[in-house]
Amino acid sequence: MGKSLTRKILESHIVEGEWKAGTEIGIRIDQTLTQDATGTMAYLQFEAMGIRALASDLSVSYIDHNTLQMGFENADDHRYLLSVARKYGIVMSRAGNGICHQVHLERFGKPGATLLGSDSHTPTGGGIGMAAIGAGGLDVALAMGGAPFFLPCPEVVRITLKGRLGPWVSAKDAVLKVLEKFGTKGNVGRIFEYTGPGLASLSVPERATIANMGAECGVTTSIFPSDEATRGFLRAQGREGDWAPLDADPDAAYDLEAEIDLSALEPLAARPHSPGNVSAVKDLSGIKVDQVCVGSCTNSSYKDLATVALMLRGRVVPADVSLVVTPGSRQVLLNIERDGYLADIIAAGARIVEPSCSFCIGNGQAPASGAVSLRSSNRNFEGRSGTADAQVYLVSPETAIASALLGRIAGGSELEAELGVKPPRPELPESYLTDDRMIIAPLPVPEREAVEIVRGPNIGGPPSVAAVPESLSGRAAIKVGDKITTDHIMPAGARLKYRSNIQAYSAFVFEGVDPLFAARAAALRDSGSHNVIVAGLSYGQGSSREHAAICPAALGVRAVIAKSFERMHKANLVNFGVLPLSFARESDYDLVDQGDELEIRGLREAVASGKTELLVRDATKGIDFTVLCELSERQRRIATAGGALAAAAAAAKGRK
Ligand code: MIC
Ligand code: SF4
Repeated sequence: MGKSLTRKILESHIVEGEWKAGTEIGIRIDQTLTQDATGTMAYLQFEAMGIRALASDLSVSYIDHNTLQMGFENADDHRYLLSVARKYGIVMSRAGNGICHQVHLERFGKPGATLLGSDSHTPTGGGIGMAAIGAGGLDVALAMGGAPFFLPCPEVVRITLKGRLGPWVSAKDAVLKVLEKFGTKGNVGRIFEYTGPGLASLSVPERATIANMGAECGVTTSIFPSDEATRGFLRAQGREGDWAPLDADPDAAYDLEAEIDLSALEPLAARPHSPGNVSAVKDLSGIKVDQVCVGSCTNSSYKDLATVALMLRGRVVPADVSLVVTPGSRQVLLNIERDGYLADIIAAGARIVEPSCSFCIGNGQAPASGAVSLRSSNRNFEGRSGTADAQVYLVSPETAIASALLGRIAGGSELEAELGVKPPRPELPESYLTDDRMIIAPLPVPEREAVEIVRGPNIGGPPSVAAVPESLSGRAAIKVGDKITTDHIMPAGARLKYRSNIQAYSAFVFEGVDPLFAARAAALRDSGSHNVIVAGLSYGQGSSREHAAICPAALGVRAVIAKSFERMHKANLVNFGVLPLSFARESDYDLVDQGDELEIRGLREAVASGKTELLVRDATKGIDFTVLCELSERQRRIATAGGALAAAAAAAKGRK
């Protein structure tokens, strides 16, 4: 029986364990990436590890999230990151150079390599045939130091693409179809592998859009083969030498199969407030639109913006629609300028934002209250746009612009019927204008020693982590429902600037869910209580931000009891000494109320000895219920050592 492409790439990188369902594998990481919002914490921890030299082939530090600089904090972070990059031989992509995933695809991505990034959309690199995985900053810092990255041996899902995209239908619609099929929960531990005759008509940026939003299904990553389209993209980037053909064996075995007929797709949209709420655009037709934003790491490539320009050519957006366009990278901006597209976009009245995450993470361009905002990005969680009651829909660039021009939700064919706009078919350049002057190469080794790391007042220390307590004794400090995202736990937007300052950021834990939580939890902590979060299904969806574990931990949270967890967040909780426990019987969730006194006797011993079933005493209700502690042996060591940093230090000591 042959092998899937996923298996071929991962197996060639295994350094611990073996390819066997239900076990954990440790893989060698070739490349790492960080972005500023997770990067400062990653590097504070990297520094704390005392590692002198990088073990990865390439590590890039991007500045793309916090670029608004309202106050000194962001700029201080940037200065810290630059000094760390100089000190340790890390490549630095400066603010304004673009979104990490887009720039990485353009300048560094390599078929067949492994990439670990401190951002959940790192799988964008799957579009170029990489095994590109998102993780918490600490895991990335460990990989930079040469530690393997551990993941459950994945279940590989083959998604066969047939046919080709019709007029007004785009790669975004294909991945929204995938979301409709697979949903946003229940895919933990899976990898989507794309194959089939439909691939040939999809360019690398289109594949990257599809790979990017696999993150919304919760899969570990998504992978495309490396073929002639991949070669063409790398050639246009002046990097054909990085190309290698890669594909699954024809008789490869898969755990699950699905098929998508690209020819049968129609324009789709994700309704508020989840990427999984998929509807046909025609069923939403007529809803008045206030804001339209094109950009983010999902749809900000040359092709996306050339498409936008061709649709806008000679037209102006109506007075009551605000159109925002954010190129994914400086390269995209330079090339759409070279080819005349930028002028069309400017003339149409679009507000051009520098290449960055921008509106996608609520860093500017918040919609008006109650406004309908159509966005080409990948997440529409409640409040993420910066406006609590905004109604955000996720759509393709084609649908975004058709709607912007008509002032109401509409697919391209409506625009064609009403204004005579033809489906755009932009040619992709044979060769992109490349200019890497905003990418700072590492300093020569002898010059690194003298570099001083610059720490402004916003740069705190690495988080301090407590080990699992002997026995847990505390309260359910909050009870939340299903699908709590990391945006609910640790808001971004205006709060992003505190990412390097745990103490300040902790004041905003669950801000949008329960504004009193932080003060209540801190008071309980100070009275000696071990705080517990009680949650429903799929707790910790969305981003890789480890602050969603670190900041609750700083407020005395020692365990989360949930119906189920998402992969990255579960790993982050363990890394920072917070135990992820799941209800053995989901219905027991209904028994516990916020404020209940909870106890787990002999917790530490149970975790250390590998016991999976633990008894929780709800002293308020006078009842007991069982929770499962499903951790690998490695994770148990981390939890009992007092977090991943302490475990790594203990392991290093053991080796000496
Ligand atoms: C996001 O899209 O939510 C982010 C901001 O890029 C995060 C990382 C972060 O929280 O900094 C992600 O997806 O991992
Ligand atoms: Fe940036 Fe948005 Fe992409 Fe996250 S999803 S990396 S915030 S563009």
